[in-house]
Amino acid sequence: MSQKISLSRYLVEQQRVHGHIPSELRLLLEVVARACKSISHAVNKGALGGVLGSADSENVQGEVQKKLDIIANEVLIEANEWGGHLAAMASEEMDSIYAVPNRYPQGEYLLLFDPLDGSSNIDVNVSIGTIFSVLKKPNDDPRKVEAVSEADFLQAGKQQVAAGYCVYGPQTTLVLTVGDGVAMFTLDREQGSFVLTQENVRIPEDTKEFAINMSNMRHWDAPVKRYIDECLQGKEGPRGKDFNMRWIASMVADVHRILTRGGVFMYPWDKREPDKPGKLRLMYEANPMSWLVEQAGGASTNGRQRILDIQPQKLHERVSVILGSKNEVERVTAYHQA
Ligand code: P6P
Repeated sequence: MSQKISLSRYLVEQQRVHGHIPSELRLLLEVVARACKSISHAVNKGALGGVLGSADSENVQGEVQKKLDIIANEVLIEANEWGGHLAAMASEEMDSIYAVPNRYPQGEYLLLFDPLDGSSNIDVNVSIGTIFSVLKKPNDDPRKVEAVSEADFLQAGKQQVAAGYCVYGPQTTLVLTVGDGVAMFTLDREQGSFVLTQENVRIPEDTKEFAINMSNMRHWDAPVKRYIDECLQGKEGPRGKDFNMRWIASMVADVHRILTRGGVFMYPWDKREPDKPGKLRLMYEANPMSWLVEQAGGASTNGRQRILDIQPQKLHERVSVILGSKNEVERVTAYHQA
């Protein structure tokens, strides 16, 4: 039986053999993985852990927070604040950035995360997940620790040095890229460690499966309506093939399916909130997922431009997302330019 490769060994090889990552980043990713393991344990307890249901609070998006949203956020902050690898953190669940307190050792990285994405699925036992993105603190002068500001976080997604998610489903699986392709690690609960179960993940360039919330159809822009209508016409229509539809309402679970078997995921702009470019968040949802998808041979745009090229103006900025199988994403993007 082939020897099991742990996440730790994979990261050491990325550092020492391939020279892709410095030790500081390796250690940061180990801390994030340990935090995801703790979140997985809390999620798996469900009602037995008294962690289901809503807290009586709202996040910066004005969404009611679930108890597990808050627990997951606290786990990630506590795990990282004294680790010594970070200068600051940003979370969907926090209005402003969290700079590592001066009493702790500080590092050169910025960590952004959605601690528990898809939380409307928590109480109905459907897959949810943690999404994370790592940036370098700009103009990092190791001789002195400058104050970190929100402006330091406002970097385009192509500046990421690591990105990933952990999906809490039938398996707990950590999916990661440091710019050398995409690798998947499944949590071995007996050993308590993440074990490499797939590397060099590739998304098929074509697909017969799309993911979108169809109940919003009447609100979509014309290019999206055209694309979905053609899919629904099946083999008798211009696409010449039948399509299947999936919508889990957990981006992590939908993206995991696409990384595993292809497909196209869409959360486009719609006229319910005309002044907002979309529902999903750029910095800690779209950017990490877009880098993973591109590293696996897929594509990701907002309908008009590559998501990883977008220069953010605000920390909690929203964006339209069309990602997955390259040829499908290019088709939808072309319809926007028609
Ligand atoms: P809707 C979860 O709240 C989320 O941010 C993504 O994970 C998911 O893809 C989307 O929103 C679901 O949105 O409008 O279908 O509930």
